[in-house]
Amino acid sequence: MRLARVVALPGAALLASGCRGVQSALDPAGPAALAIARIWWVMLIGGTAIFLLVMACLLWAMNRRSSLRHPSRLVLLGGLAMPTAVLLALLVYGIAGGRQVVAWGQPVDRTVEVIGRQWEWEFRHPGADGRDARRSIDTLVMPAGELVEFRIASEDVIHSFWVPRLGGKIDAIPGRVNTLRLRADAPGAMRGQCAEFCGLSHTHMAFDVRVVPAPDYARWLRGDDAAAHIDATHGAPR
Ligand SMILES: [Cu+2]
Repeated sequence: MRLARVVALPGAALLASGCRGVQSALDPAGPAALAIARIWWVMLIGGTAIFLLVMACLLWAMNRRSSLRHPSRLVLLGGLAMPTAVLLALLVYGIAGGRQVVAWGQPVDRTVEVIGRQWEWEFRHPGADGRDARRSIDTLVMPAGELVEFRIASEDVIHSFWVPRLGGKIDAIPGRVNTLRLRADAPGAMRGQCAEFCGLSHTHMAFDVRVVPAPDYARWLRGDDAAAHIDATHGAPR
């Protein structure tokens, strides 16, 4: 009993700690990440319930002495009807969540160009005149509450752009531009990471994300570095 407590408590704490942090997909900070996290929880809880049901059926079958009167009914219900219903429900739920993940039909507030190269990320922020207002390396500054369309390319090999707290990932492929739309709900600090092995320093191809209020973003675009400083009032880095 004591051993179970010694193992279970730190184990649960360790597992729960995975649900928070600057780079946790289970700590969503935008609508796309929230939809992904919800699908994940629904699948985890549903999968666990079905696993327990199958184990219960197994135990029940092992302890039975006589055979079933209508075995084909069990096969039809448990092997055909139930999986069809579960997969259909998951498909409908997944499509609804998918529309949120790609921000289907929503107006884009601004675009940011992203260039991946061994081993850094460059962000080009266009100004009102269409020319680059600012460039930054390994630090992405973005305005809170705005839907930002990232236009993602690569200069060498395939990389993958991923900010787990904001949404899904997408490949940065040489010779083409992929787009990803992300919105951050509130100011705060988080972290992004290249999610495709791209060479020896792949692990270090991470970047800081600073979500700031829209007026501060405008100030930062005009060259005020202090405007992108994340302090306690903006939600300190965790
Ligand atoms: Cu990379």
